[in-house]
Amino acid sequence: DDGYRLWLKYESVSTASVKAEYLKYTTFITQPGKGEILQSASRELQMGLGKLLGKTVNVTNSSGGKTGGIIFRIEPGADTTKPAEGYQVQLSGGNIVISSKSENGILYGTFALLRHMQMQLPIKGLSIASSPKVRYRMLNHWDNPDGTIERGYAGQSLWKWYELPERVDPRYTDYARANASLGINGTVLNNVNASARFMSQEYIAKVAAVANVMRKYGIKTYLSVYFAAPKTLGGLKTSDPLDPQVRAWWKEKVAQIYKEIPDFGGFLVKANSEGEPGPQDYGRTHADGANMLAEAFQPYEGIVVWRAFVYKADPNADRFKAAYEEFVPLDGKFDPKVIVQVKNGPIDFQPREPFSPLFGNMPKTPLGMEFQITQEYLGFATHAVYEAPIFKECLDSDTYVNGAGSTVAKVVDGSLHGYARTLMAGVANTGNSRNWTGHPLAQANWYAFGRLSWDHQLSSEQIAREWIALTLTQNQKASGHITALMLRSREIYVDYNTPIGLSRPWMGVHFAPEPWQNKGSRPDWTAVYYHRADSIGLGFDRTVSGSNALAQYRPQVQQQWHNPDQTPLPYLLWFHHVRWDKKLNTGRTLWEELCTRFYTGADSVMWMQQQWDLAKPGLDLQVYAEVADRLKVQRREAIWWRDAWVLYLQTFAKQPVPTGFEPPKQTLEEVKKSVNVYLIR
Ligand code: BDP
Repeated sequence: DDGYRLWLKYESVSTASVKAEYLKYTTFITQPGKGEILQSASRELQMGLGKLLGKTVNVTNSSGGKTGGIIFRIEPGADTTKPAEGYQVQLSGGNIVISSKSENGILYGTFALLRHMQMQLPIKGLSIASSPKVRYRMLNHWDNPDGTIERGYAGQSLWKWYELPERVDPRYTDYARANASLGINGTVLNNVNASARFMSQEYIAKVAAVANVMRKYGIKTYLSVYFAAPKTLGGLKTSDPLDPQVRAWWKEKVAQIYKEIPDFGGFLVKANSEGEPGPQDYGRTHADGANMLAEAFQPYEGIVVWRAFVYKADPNADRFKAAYEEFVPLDGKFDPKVIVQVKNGPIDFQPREPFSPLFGNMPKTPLGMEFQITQEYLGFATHAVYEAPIFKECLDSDTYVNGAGSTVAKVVDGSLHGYARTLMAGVANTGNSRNWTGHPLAQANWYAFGRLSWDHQLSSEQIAREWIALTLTQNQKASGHITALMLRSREIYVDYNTPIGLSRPWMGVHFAPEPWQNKGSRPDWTAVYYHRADSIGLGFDRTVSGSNALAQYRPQVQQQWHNPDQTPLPYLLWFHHVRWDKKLNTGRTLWEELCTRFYTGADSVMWMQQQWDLAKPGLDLQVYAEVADRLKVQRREAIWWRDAWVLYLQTFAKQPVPTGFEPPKQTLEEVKKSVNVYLIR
């Protein structure tokens, strides 16, 4: 198994009784009309059933009263409260009926049925009903026009811009199938650090060819835009959003795109962030910029997704507070077509972050969630980190903005503030590696993001079990070991990488440990800015005695985190500068606790290796070997992380490694040297 088929393997049903039952209900497919998306659903069923059951199933346009088939039924339905993309799959009148208000819903129902059959579940009593909780469910690709991927670890971009539009890689279809099977309905093809090239007629034609494939699977295509494109591409003197010529340029540009892509999804914008141009270059606000683009979309369905990932260069500022300070004052000032896309945490996709204080604090502005699937800060493609617990931890956090139970999920799904548009986006981890994601287990992160963007109430374990059954094995014992490995993997990573609320121990490539990194063009582009180690202790004081970032949260949240004696350990150093010798509620001092985490974290990788080996009898050997080898790398790198942190922090704590743990075999200078190798250009 080379991993290419992802969770859509459709392997032959092995249990005879189950197969016999499936054969009874798959004698025909009834597809009303010739809709493109319905055709995709029929094709997928034919292919899936062909492989699962070894039979050819014909598609008809009417069941003619026969039974024993699969019938698609579009039901316009008067109930406008139910999202059009919801579906039902039921046994009815001797047929399996997949019904929905929309073609998209039929496609999603089809994938749900195929999932059911791949897991060999009974048809008797079949009744699945599901509706998406969020309307825009999107992948964000950070793919560049030259084929590289910013923070991509699975090869080159899937999009072959130099071949398009004439040659349309068949892989685009498989990409669309995989996303549609999860309910993902949008894709942003290019990097947020955007090239103006994508606004040219040449590239619009290429994008249109990709969009033609996506459309068949209910997926809308979006583009990231370079805010200064009117100047650099259009030859205007300015890109000022209040300039009439600039406004006209964007209107025309959007019209030009819609001519080629009638269902174009819209724009994603990174502006005035990390050196990207934006409205502030002209003394305007984010709202001015976003609203100008929204105006260009007025005649169309498309939307503007404006990112809140901003932090100005201010040597005295706490980066934690930046997005809130810039965006909260703009609440209510955005055009209804704008969604503001917020990263889950206030800093930047760290292995653990508190939820962003923007959630709950912009009741009049739809806030979308941005998660990072690609493992920029999670060990690239060599560390196994199952991310569903990261996503869930944020979604389940209580903002308390309307009292207890005001979770981030309820902000994002619109139920808390009545947002008209809701969005969940994931920064993709795909590339042109044969197995799509580099690390075979990273496929589970794409899967988990997609499933949670549809239904954030699914549990991490449920999703893991489902993914394992579809992708790796249906052997119960093996599945148990892999589930255990996956569910603990994130905490293990945090333990050797950033325990007790540490963050950003690296700059540059975001790979090797660099907690000592103290040179940068601005203070928040160093590692020491984040951990603040000194002779007294460690951690960033964000209480009233420090930056007071805590004040951006509701009092109930502040209460959880304001007192160092009561702050849960996972968040301790996010909010407090703690003395090395302070006794924590584990009975250990801060120094002892840190060492314990670094050592047990690194050693737990051996436990992961054990679990994986125990699962071997249920696994394909190629997949087994690929992960086993990567776990060896992870083990070596986890020790590297442990030693780097322990030796570096020891220079401040001035204490020996606690008894029971073997002190690092290398010196700090030796570790630094080995890290520097990774920083050589
Ligand atoms: C950071 C990445 C950088 C991205 C930026 C962003 O290091 O490559 O461009 O986020 O989200 O995490 O814009």
